[in-house]
Order: sequence, then structure tokens, then C-alpha cells
Amino acid sequence: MQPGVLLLLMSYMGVPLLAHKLNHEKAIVALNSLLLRSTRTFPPNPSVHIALRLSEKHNLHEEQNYLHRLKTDLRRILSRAEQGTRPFTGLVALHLLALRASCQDLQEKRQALLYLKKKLSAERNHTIYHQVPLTNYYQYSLGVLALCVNDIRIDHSVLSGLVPHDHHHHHHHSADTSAMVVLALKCVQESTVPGRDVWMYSTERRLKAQQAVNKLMEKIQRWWKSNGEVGNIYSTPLVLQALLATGDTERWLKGKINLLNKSKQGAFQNPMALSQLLPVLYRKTYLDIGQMDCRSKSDELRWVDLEPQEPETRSQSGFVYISVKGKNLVTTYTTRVPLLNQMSLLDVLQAASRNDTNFTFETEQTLWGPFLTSVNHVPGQDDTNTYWRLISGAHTPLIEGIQDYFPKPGEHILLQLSSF
Ligand code: B12
Repeated sequence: MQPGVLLLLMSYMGVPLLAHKLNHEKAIVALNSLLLRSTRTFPPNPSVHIALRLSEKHNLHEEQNYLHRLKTDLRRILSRAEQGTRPFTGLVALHLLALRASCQDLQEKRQALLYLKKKLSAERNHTIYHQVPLTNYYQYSLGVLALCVNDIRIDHSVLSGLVPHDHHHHHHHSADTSAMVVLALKCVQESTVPGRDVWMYSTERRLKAQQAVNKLMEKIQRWWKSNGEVGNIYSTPLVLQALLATGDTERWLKGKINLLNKSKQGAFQNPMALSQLLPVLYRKTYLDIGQMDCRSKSDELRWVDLEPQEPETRSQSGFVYISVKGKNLVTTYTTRVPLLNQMSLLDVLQAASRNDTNFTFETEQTLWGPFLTSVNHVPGQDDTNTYWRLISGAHTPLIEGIQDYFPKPGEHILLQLSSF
């Protein structure tokens, strides 16, 4: 095409392009208000605070209140952690990122930093003896990222646990986890000693980090789908952070537009999912937290009242079929539940246990909502690497949890005890 023709074409397209851009901005601010609103109706979540702090529009009063609640929560978590129940590596890491994003430097922060350093050593030791961390690589890298963003120097041993150093060590990370490892190592690579103009880590360390980042990004590029997704729509926001952090703005933009469209279809109602999405819509990554100075910003974000949800008119009739399979793939239980309007999978399971006292299940509250921990008295267990996997039809794993997924009439849902 002649350059002149291209120019002409572009000037014609310029007007709708601008309109698109304004629409995008409006949509992003609407999502920002939606996240702000979630602070009133959901338990405090440090990931939500991080996203509110990283965004362009603010409501400083609401953010301050939320920070206060988070601190109370953190004190509770740390005192529970002292009783040595289970590791809170990822949760404490998110709190430390949230505190840094509000430029808070207090007693609870020092205590949390100490705790996280200890836990990361424990994660590392666990990888030496058991090939996997105490929690998982996602939390391990989140922990490294949180220390790094808070300018804390990380032990060599802990870092080398994230960098596969020989050929026997292949980590098969998911897209989410790969992205988080990239962010952690990118932070390490770029860290300077506070107040001085020198690198925090040796040339050799930084080179190793760089090489590991390159490997992971190659993998992410191989996984890249033409619609701009990697993994699924809930891993893509973190992948877009990794792409931004490594300078691939072209893929970031493509992914962002796709996710904005998905959010218009209601895919990011869950505040945790939205909190992972919002930063990349504003072209921000968790690495930017380290540069925040918390000087007064815009203070104009209001939380909009939601337009009343359209009442679901189509009457859904039919059944949802539930089956339960143990590890040996033997079906141990089946039932069917009449599907009423707007029933989540959680509602369906509750109805099933009301209809039949032989069917029981338990859940545990997490940042993503209720996690299915046990079915018919059989628990999924971290120490044996098992969990209750949610599957639709014969083999389509759900990409949402029991509270967020809405089964369709006639759908078969399989609860399958699986390994991870
Ligand atoms: C590790 C991991 C798991 C591990 C957790 C156990 C372990 N010891 O590692 C296992 C393999 C068990 C798992 C299971 C599932 N997971 Co998962 N998981 C993750 C991952 C990679 C990291 C979570 C984490 O450690 N967070 C750090 C800490 C600080 O946060 P936390 O909330 O306290 O962490 C706990 C919960 O997140 C919980 N958890 C893990 N996954 C899920 C999913 C749901 C829906 C809920 C409610 C809780 C939950 O386990 C964490 C450790 O205790 C995230 C990726 C991400 N982007 O966040 C996906 C992610 C959260 N999981 C996801 C999904 C869909 C599932 C499953 C529903 C898959 C399925 N078809 O069965 C199941 C849960 C089923 C059930 N029983 O309720 C989605 C959620 C998307 C959404 N919109 O809801 C994510 C975002 C991955 C993705 N991109 O698809 N998961």
C-alpha cells in the first residue's frame, strides 16, 4: 500500500479510534469503582488494596479505612502464624505489598517481613527435600516479590530455589505461576541498593535471573493464543503484567482489549479476579509498587450504584447431574438436583445435601471465595497433594469456583479427587 493511502486511511479511522479509547477509559473507571465498592461487601483482601493503590483514580478516605482493616487482619494472621499452624507465605506477601503500596512502615510490617523471610527459607528447604515448596511456587515467588519490592535483600539460597539451575530441575509452572516468577525475578534483576546507585545483586545473580526470565517468557509466547489469552482469562492478567515488565507492550495491548471485552460480559465479578485485572488495564505491574511515593493523588473516585441487574426472565428448568469420583476413578456417588433460577454450583451442592443426608461437603473461605475442601467426608489434602477438582461434562475443568460458576440445565458436574 502507498504510504499516502495509509495516511489517508488512518485519518479516517482516527475518529472512531479516539471514541474507542474514551469508551475503554470509561469502562476501566467503572471497573475501578466496582472494585472500590467490593471493599464494603467482602472481607478485607490485600490484593484489592494493591489494585486500588495502583490505579489512576482514587478515593483516599475509603482507601485509608480499608488499610486500617487490613492492618487489623494482618495482626490476627501473624498471631495465628506464630502458633505455627500452616504457612501463610502468599497471604503475608500480599499484605506486605499492600502496606508498601500505602507507604506504611510500622511495627506490623517489620514483624511480617521477619515472618516472610523465615517462611521463604522453609519453602526453599522443602524444595530441596521434596522437590516442591511448602505451599506452591506461586506463593514462593509472590513472597520473593514482596521482599524485593520492600527493598529487603533475599538470600541466595532462596533465590536459587526459583531459578532452575540444572537439567534435572524442570518446573512445570502454570501460566499464572510462570508470570509471578517472572515478576519476582525481574524485580531482583532491577533492584538497586536504597539511596545508592548500585545494583542490589551481583552480576552473576542478575544474569541468572535474566536467563530464567527469558526462558519463562519464551514459554509464555508459545502459549500465546491469537485472541490474546495465555492459559485462561484469569491467568492472562498476570501474564500481561509479565509482558509489561519485560517490555512487550504490543501483546499487552492486545490482551488488555480482549479482557476488557470479557469484563463487559461479566467475567470479572469476583473481587479477587478483578483485583488481578485492574493494574494491567492501567498499564501497571506489581513492580511499580516499589516506586510509589504516596503523595496526594487524584481523589475523585466515587462508587457508583450498580444498575439493577436485569432480572433473569428465562425460566431454567431441568436438572444438574452431580457425580463424585475417588482417586481410583471409581464413581462413589451420583445425584441430580432440579435447577432453579440463578443457582450457583454452591447452591446446587447445598440443595443436594438438603435432599439427601448421605451427601455432605465442606468449604473453606479463601481470597477467591469458598474452596471445596471435602466431599462425603473425604478431604482434599495439601500434604498428599490432592484436591477436589471441578469438572464439567467428561473432562472440561471449570475455570471458576463453586460460588462463581452457574451450571446450565442438563449439565453434568464431576467432583473428582485429583493430584496436583
Ligand atoms: C495453586 C493454585 C491452586 C492449588 C491450591 C493448593 C496448593 N497447595 O497449591 C490447587 C491445585 C488445589 C487449585 C485448585 C483449583 N483452582 Co486454583 N489456583 C492456584 C494459583 C496458581 C495460586 C493460588 C495461591 O496460592 N494464591 C496465593 C494466596 C495468598 O491466596 P489464597 O487465596 O489464600 O490461596 C488459596 C486459594 O487461592 C485456594 N485456591 C486455589 N485455587 C482456587 C480456586 C478457587 C475458585 C478458590 C475459591 C480457591 C482457590 O488455594 C490457595 C492456597 O491455599 C491460582 C492463580 C491465581 N491467579 O491466583 C489458581 C486459581 C485461583 N485457581 C483457579 C481454579 C479455577 C481452580 C479450581 C476451581 C480448578 C478446578 N477446575 O477444579 C480448583 C479449586 C476447586 C475447589 N476444590 O474448590 C483459578 C480461579 C479463577 C476464578 N475466576 O475463580 C485460578 C486463578 C487459576 C486460573 N487462572 O484458572 N488451585
